Amino acid sequence: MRQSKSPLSASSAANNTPHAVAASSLLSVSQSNSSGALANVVFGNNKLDQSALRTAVAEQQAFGCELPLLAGDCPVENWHAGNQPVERGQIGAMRWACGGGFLFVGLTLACASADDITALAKLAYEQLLALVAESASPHLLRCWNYVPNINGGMEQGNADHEVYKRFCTGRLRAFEQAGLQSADFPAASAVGHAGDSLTIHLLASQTPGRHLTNTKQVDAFSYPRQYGISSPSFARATLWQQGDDTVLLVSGTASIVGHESLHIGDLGAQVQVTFDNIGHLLDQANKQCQQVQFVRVYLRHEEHLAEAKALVEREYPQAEVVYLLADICRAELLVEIECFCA
Ligand code: 3EB
Repeated sequence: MRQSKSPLSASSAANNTPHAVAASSLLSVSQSNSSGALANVVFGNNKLDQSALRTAVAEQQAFGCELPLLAGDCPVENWHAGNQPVERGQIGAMRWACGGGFLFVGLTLACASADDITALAKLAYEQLLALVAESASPHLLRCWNYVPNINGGMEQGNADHEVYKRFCTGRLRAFEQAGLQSADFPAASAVGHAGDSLTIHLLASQTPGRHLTNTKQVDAFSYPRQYGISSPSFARATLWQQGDDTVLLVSGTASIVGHESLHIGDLGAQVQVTFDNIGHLLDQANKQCQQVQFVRVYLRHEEHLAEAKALVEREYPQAEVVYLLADICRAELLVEIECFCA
């Protein structure tokens, strides 16, 4: 993979959107489908009648994500890396796009049964981490994990057999094998979807980001034993800076304080704790980078959409928001929220 060495232009896809404010010119995300995108993440069941999706597919920018879109202007999330040329390719099951100093990779592997998920997660991450390490953008910034049957797979009530926990074991083995320490783990999210395959998307950069902790939450990689044999390998957020450009990628965040899930069964209260966690993280992060620009809200139940939408629109009035139907990795959680700040 070749890298773009030149400094990048000021033009940004976010200029096309009514909501966007002070976008990073080097990396931005919006619901538009402008040409020249690094990657378009396409939600739902790939309804090809959508013109935005047709364009993305035709230009080979599309990276599928099977989560149904519950609300949002457009089923496409557009990742834009300045105005630099984008090179694309495929290696085995991985598709990659590289431009503006960033690399986006997507991988989907069929998962025959819950038993396979540890080995599959390890295999997937082995391939992904090898590709990233050999590329001109070797620094992981963000991973998105879409896990089939994420809360299933328990045999005789053995909580350690839950698919998510086994996924965590496979992922951790691959990270350890690649020599990554917990301080190297990037921002991430891990949610369940209704399909049969494991899909992973990741974003990497030519220059390193800084992985952050949230002092209101135990680091996920230090969760106590009760949450599984292997702890989850991710940071609460990753901060990326170059010149005057600052981007904060906030991980999927939920109603967890310390390591405990709070407000079982109460959507409104879970959303509020999630906002508090994100707010605390933004306070700890670079003060120049507090504008929440793009938000993904994962909801376990479609009937929570109206309530979640009202709360999120009040908390982040300036942001573009997509609402997706997804299972959350802990069975008691109803909502998870991630965001892109610049
Ligand atoms: C949590 O804080 C909620 O396993 O990659 C959030 C973000 C969550 C990422 C992951 C899991 C992951 O533990 C779940």
